[in-house]
Amino acid sequence: MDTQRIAHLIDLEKLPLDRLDSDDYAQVVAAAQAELDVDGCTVIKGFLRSEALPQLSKEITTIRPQLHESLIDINPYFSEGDPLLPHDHPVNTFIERSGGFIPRDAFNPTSDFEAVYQNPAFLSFLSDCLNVPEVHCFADPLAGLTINVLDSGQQFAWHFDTNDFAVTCLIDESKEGGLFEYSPGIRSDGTENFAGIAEVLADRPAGRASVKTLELHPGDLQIFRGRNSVHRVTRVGVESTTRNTAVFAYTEEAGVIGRLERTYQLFGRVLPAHQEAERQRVRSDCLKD
Ligand SMILES: O=C(O)CCC(=O)C(=O)O
Ligand SMILES: [Fe+2]
Repeated sequence: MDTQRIAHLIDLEKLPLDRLDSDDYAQVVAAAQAELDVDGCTVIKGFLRSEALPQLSKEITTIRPQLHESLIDINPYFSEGDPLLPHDHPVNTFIERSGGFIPRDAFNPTSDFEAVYQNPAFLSFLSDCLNVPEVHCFADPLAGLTINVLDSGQQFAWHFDTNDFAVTCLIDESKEGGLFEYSPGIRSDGTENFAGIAEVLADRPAGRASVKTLELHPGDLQIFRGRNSVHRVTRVGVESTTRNTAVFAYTEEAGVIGRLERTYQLFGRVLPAHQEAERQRVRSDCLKD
């Protein structure tokens, strides 16, 4: 598989993507699988070479004009509140989510970010770690590859992800705040554990006791199963530098495109591909256009 293109970006000593049959590779995968099994999260420290980081950081500065920012209050489920539930129930607990995304169509097709995101050996590595037959690049023309930007004073409130897994790589760290916190397996299929989640949202001791904080540095790769682990990025300090994370989005099926409403929410616009995908969905639902 073609690892030439990414050899100057990824530390192949640490993650031997050029030797998928080697014992070294098998060991990295086994360690990642074990951590994912225990608490749904694993970090490959120094995944990107430190020499490559200034150039990647510069690329983000170049495409930053395409940033779409938003400021909304969200509950952990990205849903509406429920007036029939108590006001301090997690469904009725809305917290600020500020920040923005640089969409995929802002990247040059020859971008180093694109090269890592689409690299076949990297995709094999992810499917090996996640124990799934295959992973495919998210076919969404805006959401497949993004930079999540948190400027000074911004934060990403507690939430559960809608995707089964997330693959992210910190490029620029904030000098203060901007920490990734998560409560591993606080809910499970069939058990919502609203009481436990309320403790976390309120920052009470019982909640804090279940929370882990990741020690992340630029170049570290994080693989995270966020369906059952409520998580957040803490507020970036008001005097701090911007926190930039590359978000590599994948799906288990090929050809998946995001929903219209969610796309508007995240990027403030949609492309013809989103409208066409929505029409196809309506048709396959056997409903009239
Ligand atoms: O920026 C990050 O580290 C992750 C943010 C997050 O939780 C998400 O995009 O769902
Ligand atoms: Fe998330």
